[in-house]
Amino acid sequence: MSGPVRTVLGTCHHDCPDSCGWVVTVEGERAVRLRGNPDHPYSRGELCPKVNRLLDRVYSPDRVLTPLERTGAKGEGRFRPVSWDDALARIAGEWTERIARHGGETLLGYFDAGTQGLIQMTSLDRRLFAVLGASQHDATICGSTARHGVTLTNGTGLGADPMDIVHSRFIVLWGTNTRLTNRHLWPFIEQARAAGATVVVVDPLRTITADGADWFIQPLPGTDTALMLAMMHVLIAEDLVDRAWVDAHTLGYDELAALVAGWSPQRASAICGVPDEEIERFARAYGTARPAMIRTLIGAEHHEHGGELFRTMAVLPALVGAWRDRGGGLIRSSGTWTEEALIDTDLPPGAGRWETRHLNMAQLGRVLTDPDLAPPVTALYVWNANPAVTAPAAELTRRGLARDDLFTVVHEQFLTDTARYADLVLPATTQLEHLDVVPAWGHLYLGWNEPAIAPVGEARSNTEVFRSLAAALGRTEPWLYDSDEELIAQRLDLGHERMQGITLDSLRAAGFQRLAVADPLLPYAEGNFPTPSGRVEFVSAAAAAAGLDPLPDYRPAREGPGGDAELLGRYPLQLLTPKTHPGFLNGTYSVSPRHAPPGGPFVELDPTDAAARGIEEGRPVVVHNDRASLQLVARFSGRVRPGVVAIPFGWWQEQHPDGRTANALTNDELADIGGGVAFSDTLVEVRPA
Ligand SMILES: Nc1nc2c(c(=O)[nH]1)N[C@H]1C(S)=C(S)[C@@H](COP(=O)(O)OP(=O)(O)OC[C@H]3O[C@@H](n4cnc5c(=O)[nH]c(N)nc54)[C@H](O)[C@@H]3O)O[C@H]1N2
Ligand SMILES: Nc1nc2c(c(=O)[nH]1)N[C@H]1C(S)=C(S)[C@@H](COP(=O)(O)OP(=O)(O)OC[C@H]3O[C@@H](n4cnc5c(=O)[nH]c(N)nc54)[C@H](O)[C@@H]3O)O[C@H]1N2
Ligand code: SF4
Ligand SMILES: [Mo]
Repeated sequence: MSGPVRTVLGTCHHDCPDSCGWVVTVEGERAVRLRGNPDHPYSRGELCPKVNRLLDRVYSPDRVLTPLERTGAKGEGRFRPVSWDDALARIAGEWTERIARHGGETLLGYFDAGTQGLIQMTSLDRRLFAVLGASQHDATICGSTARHGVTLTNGTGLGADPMDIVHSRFIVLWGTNTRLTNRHLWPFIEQARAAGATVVVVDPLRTITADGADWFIQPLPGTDTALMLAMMHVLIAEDLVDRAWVDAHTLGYDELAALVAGWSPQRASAICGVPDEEIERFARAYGTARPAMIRTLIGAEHHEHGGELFRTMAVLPALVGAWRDRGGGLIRSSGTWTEEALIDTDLPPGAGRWETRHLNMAQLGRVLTDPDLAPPVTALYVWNANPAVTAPAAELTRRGLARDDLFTVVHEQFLTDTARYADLVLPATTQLEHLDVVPAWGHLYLGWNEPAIAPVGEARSNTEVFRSLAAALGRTEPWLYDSDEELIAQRLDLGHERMQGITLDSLRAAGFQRLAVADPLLPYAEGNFPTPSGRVEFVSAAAAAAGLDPLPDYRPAREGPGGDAELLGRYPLQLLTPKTHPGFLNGTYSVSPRHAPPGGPFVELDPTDAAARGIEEGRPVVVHNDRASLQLVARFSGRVRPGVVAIPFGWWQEQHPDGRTANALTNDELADIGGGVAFSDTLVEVRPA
């Protein structure tokens, strides 16, 4: 059907730092074209291999378009369509009965950033779950440990403007795979490089970003803190410290100097596996180039001592005075700039306080299988997430999801591995079908997302479902029914200095607007860190209070080099389960036609490790530890160093030969701070199948 043609401005919803602006062409009722918005100053008209074909996803024949009720066993994937009224009535009945029996905390809402929009990620859900007295979901799986780590040192997670990287002359991409995960930053890096910048990648994997860098430094996973302490040793020993800036704006330099005196490059080299001479060269280069920028995201946080790693990283720019310069300092998530300009209206007056227990999303498997958890979680509501694939220790998650006494509802666009365990699946809208505002974490633009088309089939947006649930439960609080526009207006603090010049109308008309922060943004050139002392805290009372040492220090992970000797004896290889494929976004798109690479999942090994085990390229192997075993094909890609293996993450059970995914093997111990999880401190052994 055709009809009048119009274009609608939107913003990508994905859990991705780039938050690209887009333009949808709509003919009559149907979206016929989706392109990057050429006017967007950061994404500049380009989308990505995931989203270029988003319309195929919107109109996919495999999309869930009606509520579905389970007819087979949990996990089997057999369902029949039911009406929204029946589905909502059943949910209301089950929740009411279970809450009456166990108390409100028996209900748990679980979400991630399937959409990271301001209201469709989390808004009304909090109000509804608060009035029901449900357990609270701690959103820890991504970024929390990194943010808390940097905050120990700097008092804030705020950093430099990512686009200012064009002014950098020494760029360290530390534990981030920019060309894959943050691809629109790469042209800015190339621009800096054309002007003479050196690009260094520090990563245990030779990623595509490492391939594109000038210098690739490959430590063993989880050992960067030792490397950084040795860099500090060299910076201090060779007088490359910016003493004036350090004296004016930091706390604890003398203590730090005394500590790192013991961290010779030789000592660090024995831990991290980077030659001592290379550590010296790296420190010298970092200490002499200006402006020097460290760009990181979250890859290095998924470790037992991930918080310590980020806390230590934040010391480096202070030591060399990098914050003085435009293009210098540290960039982590720029989302904090927006977060601080939001109003916390989650719980309006009259809702009371939501003071129930917190359950960590990173340990969903434990939560669902813990016999001592009182009350047990007997009602689970999942949206924006596919934890069967994305949470660690996946076999435990599956065991929990398979519990007969657990009533599970999954609100989804597709029948994911998690949805297969649901009693009811509810059809979700896509970003083309609902209103939102998208705060970015890779640049400083707020994005507007105008719905381009009506919901497909019977799909409902996340907010609409929470309104529907409130009605089905007979709730009368008016604020459980606020409209999407009201929710946006309540959340954006338009009176905040960072929102000057932004109104809902201006944002809607333009499609994006830069936060009203200084341009150029030099947040800490003159110090003024929001720590208790106002300085960068090398010595941190907050760290001590959080159970860490007052000074940064390296500690080995239990599942890593220098860790549990008995475990290392049985499982000597470190496993990484990274985001690898340009067509995937975590577990999204892995079953979409034309997104998944041919051949399916595999494990990458170094040929020397393979030879020692009689493993040949292309042959089936078994990767195993005490949590699970997985059959995969061996690949010698040259991307891992001896002692390390990698299984790309994102495939679902149907693509794995034995139905178990990469996360079946991963560690669900928590990181030191921020509640994150140690996915990447996982030991395994590999043998021919
Ligand atoms: N194409 C694509 N883009 C994505 C995603 C995706 O799945 N696919 N996911 C999105 C999401 S949710 C996020 S959070 C971001 C993440 O963005 P990034 O943080 O850039 O991505 P990751 O792949 O999680 O981790 C980056 C790198 O950290 C490395 N790493 C692991 N352990 C260590 C360590 O101990 N030290 C060091 N130095 N490096 C380490 C890994 O080898 C990996 O190459 O990307 C987003 N963008
Ligand atoms: N082994 C290993 N595990 C990891 C990581 C890793 O690097 N390695 N990375 C971790 C990280 S950083 C992250 S962020 C997590 C990601 O974990 P998840 O967020 O669980 O990842 P996705 O598989 O992308 O699942 C998001 C789901 O939300 C759905 N969705 C999208 N939009 C909407 C909507 O509007 N409404 C509703 N109801 N649903 C919607 C999508 O269809 C999709 O199935 O994975 C973590 N797990
Ligand atoms: S997934 Fe990331 S890179 Fe791709 S369009 Fe969305 S925001 Fe842009
Ligand atoms: Mo993430």
